[in-house]
Amino acid sequence: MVIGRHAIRAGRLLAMLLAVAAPWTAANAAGDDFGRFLDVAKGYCVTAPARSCVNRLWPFADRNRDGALDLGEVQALEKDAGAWAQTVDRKRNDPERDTTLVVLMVLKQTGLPKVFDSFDADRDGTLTPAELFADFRFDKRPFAALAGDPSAVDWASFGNRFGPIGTLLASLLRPAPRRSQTAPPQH
Ligand SMILES: [Ca+2]
Ligand SMILES: [Ca+2]
Repeated sequence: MVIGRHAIRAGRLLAMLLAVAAPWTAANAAGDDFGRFLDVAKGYCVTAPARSCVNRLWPFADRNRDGALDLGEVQALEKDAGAWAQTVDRKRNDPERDTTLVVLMVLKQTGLPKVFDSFDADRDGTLTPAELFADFRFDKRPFAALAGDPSAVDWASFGNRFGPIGTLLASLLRPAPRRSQTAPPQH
């Protein structure tokens, strides 16, 4: 079922975006907090317009409430995402955990500061929503629908921001084209 598949992809996409964007306060239990936030994000954002999803999540991610994410905030999240991934039952099939681990691996390989800089278009040392989602063209559709629309997401550009192995990450997140869109015309 296409919607079901898209919902799964949306979960993966959100896990990845959160791994890039969402910091946690030191007072919170990192793993538990990350897991709860993922659950909330998946519940709301699977059907909500992508922009609404970002608006809903951003204040939670923006620890000092200055409207942008600094490197320290993102580094805190990287740490907490790793703690969360360790708490998930490894025997259970969990695409969010798998995707989070891939993202963490990519960030470790490329270096988080380097990835951060690739998103920081104006070089002011912080990431705004517009910078973080520069490769996305928001409309009224949720992330799940945008992710499968080549005119809405520039996956090649997005992947490049994560360094040499970012292409692999993008291919993991990008929904496979539907057969009807790729099959040659029938004559
Ligand atoms: Ca901030
Ligand atoms: Ca910036």
